[in-house]
Amino acid sequence: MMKLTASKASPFVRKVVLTIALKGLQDQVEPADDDDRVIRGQNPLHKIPTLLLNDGTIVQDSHVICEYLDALNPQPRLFPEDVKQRVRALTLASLGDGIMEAALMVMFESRFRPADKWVQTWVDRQQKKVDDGVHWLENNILTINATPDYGHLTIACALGYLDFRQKGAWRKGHPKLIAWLDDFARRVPAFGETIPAD
Ligand SMILES: N[C@@H](CCC(=O)N[C@@H](CS)C(=O)NCC(=O)O)C(=O)O
Repeated sequence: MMKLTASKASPFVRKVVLTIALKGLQDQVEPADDDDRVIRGQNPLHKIPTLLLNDGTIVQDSHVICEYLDALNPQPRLFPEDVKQRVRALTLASLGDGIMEAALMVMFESRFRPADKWVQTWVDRQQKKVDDGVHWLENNILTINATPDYGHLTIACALGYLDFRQKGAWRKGHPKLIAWLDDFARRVPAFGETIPAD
């Protein structure tokens, strides 16, 4: 049985959990404590998600883990084979990851630094990445065909994280993106089963 560092709060872990559900791999991966030193400690970056394979190999970074899991079962394919489609999906995923990282920085500022050390210009800079990313998505409305791919699930996790940490402020003025996320949730039941929590 493979082991995955679990966390209900991490949008990067959520990407992997959605991938496991879409690929039907639930019986091959079990959750490990988010703080599990054996697993997290072997990732030199000390980040989650980290996946421990049956042969003891450590796989780190949500993109790498999702790509590995995608290769285990042929269908549905989350990383398109066609190079154009693949670059489209990966670019979308890169935007989703960037939104999550920036939102994480905004949250870490108040979590890890005393109030008198907060740097508002830094927070504003990170928040602008979130806001511009959401705005871009609204104007380049995504269409999901039969099956969501890795790019789509990354965007969904990014928006879900903003709902969690920023009380859904992104929703104001972005009706097309709201409708898109609702559609994604209908197509991927695991999304509704993995609502973030501390
Ligand atoms: N690029 C990484 C980012 C993972 C990440 O930043 N995880 C956060 C939790 S949401 C973390 O472990 N942070 C702890 C730290 O940076 O020390 C991925 O896609 O897996």
